[in-house]
Amino acid sequence: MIAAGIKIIQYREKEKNMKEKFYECKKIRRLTAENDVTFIINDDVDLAMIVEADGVHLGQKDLPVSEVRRIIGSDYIIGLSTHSPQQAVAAQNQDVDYIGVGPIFSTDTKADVCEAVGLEYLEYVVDNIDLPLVAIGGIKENNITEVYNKGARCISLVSEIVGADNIEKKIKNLRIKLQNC
Ligand code: TZP
Ligand code: MG
Repeated sequence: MIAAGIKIIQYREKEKNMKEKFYECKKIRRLTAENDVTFIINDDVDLAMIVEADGVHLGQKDLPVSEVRRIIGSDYIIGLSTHSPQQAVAAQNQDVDYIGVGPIFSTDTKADVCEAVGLEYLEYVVDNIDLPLVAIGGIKENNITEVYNKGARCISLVSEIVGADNIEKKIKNLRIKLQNC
């Protein structure tokens, strides 16, 4: 992913124990730092601080943003997943640096994910919410242009990239799609 020019990597790992996650994140921190790639860790505030990641990503059911900010400080990025206009509006009054917007399309990647929110919710956020956003959920090479055309400029793909036979080629193809938008 780094070789293909990906600019932000989020570490999401639900199966491994904390020690395994720590050693993986240490390596990813070194690789991302060497290549000027932003490194965000999902869920684990302690792990993000210990490996000196760039930030942490929180879900609606994770620790309150205000408490995480108090502990983690102002230098870290905090991202918050949102799935509805109400959550996006509420995020504006929290100390978050960006919001996740999704799942745009249905996805099997996340077990406890809510119903797809559709491009309409993305459009709502682009038009009404004054926070950087990351569009996520079911985004593939064959629908990424729809997401771009609704206004998303930061787009997250999990299975489409990590499940690709050739990750670099997949990312190259995604870029070509976006360049033609
Ligand atoms: N949050 C909302 S959808 C999702 C997360 C973490 C999973 C996205 O994975 P994929 O494979 O890109 O649909
Ligand atoms: Mg989470």
